[in-house]
Amino acid sequence: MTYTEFELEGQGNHSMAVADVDGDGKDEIIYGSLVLDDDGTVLYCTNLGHGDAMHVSDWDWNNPGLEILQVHESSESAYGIEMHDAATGKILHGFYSGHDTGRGAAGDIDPTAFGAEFWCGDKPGGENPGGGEWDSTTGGVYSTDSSLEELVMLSPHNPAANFTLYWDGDLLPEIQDHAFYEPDYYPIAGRINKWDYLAHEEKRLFESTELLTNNGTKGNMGLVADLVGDWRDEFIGRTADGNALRLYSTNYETPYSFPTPLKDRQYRLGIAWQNTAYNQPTHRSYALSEGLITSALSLVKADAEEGIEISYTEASDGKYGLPVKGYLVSRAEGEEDFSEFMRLDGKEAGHFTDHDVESGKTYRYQIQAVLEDEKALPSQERMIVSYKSQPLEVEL
Ligand SMILES: [Ca+2]
Ligand SMILES: [Ca+2]
Ligand SMILES: [Ca+2]
Ligand SMILES: [Ca+2]
Repeated sequence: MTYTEFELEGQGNHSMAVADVDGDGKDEIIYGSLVLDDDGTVLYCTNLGHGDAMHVSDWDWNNPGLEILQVHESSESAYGIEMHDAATGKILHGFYSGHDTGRGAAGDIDPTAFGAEFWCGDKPGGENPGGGEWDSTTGGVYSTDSSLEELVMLSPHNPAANFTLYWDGDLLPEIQDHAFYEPDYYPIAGRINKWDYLAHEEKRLFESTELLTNNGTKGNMGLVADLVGDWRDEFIGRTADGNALRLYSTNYETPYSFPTPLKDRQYRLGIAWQNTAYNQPTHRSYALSEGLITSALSLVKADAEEGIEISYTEASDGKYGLPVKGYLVSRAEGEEDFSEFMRLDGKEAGHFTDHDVESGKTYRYQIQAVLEDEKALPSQERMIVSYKSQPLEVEL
């Protein structure tokens, strides 16, 4: 397709990404809504205009190849945030926000939903007048296992839409963010948070006031990447006194071992362009958590005499993950805390019955896969349990 100069005006971001979007072994340049083919011609343009954030990887596992998550600045843009097929520009997910959606990010932060999630401080339809600010949490987390017609919102709050990085040893990314004092326009602390997909809130894993972020409200570190060559990310930041740079690595152990992402061309190139204009994180050309999904519970029948029968779907730690050995079921009566209820062998879907129930009471159940650790580092325990299901509530 041929474009005029006028049609391509204003389509660039304050950043760019490089990736082989059409899978021919040669890289394209993703300049916001405009993608240039390896020969310098226009591969496509979504015509959605300029935006301040962009993330390129395999986010949607139902759609072949890579996807591009982009936010848009114009209040007239048909989408404030959208995800499109990286090869064709076809819009897969997103919504109209009615104003400058200045922040947005993507990553698999909720294992109860297939594929990666995307988030921003906005809700569909311009119905979030206070949203869209750099620190808004009144937007949502949205599933890529949805469609344009039926957008699945997983949480009515969103985590910070900043850099993602792998920090705590599981296969889901964390979020590098900051504390920032806007009246003086000055950073206070560097942070790493984990999204609690059940509580719909961020949990702090790291915070230091000795370490300050860059670029005002954007809150970027100097560099975020796997620099020492295990698979997890390090970051480089400036000290608060401005006299030194520090390199931080995680102190979380992990049962997983992978080749360094520095071997992935897209990731390695991403380290090179990460600091161009508005910093954006590098991403792999593949999903580290591909196929990772929690088990889901559903009620088969509830009967005061025969008990509560519940079925569960098969969990998977994903293509690069650990084998599922079995399941751990937790149970709570009413508002009590969950406690271990039973263990089930085998990775396949199944069902179980709770006979110890009384009429008029409410019971809650939760299931999580028990993973066999075959690739453990020597210091690791042989078994880990992770990724809880959404709780199921049954009233008798
Ligand atoms: Ca290509
Ligand atoms: Ca995909
Ligand atoms: Ca997910
Ligand atoms: Ca993680």
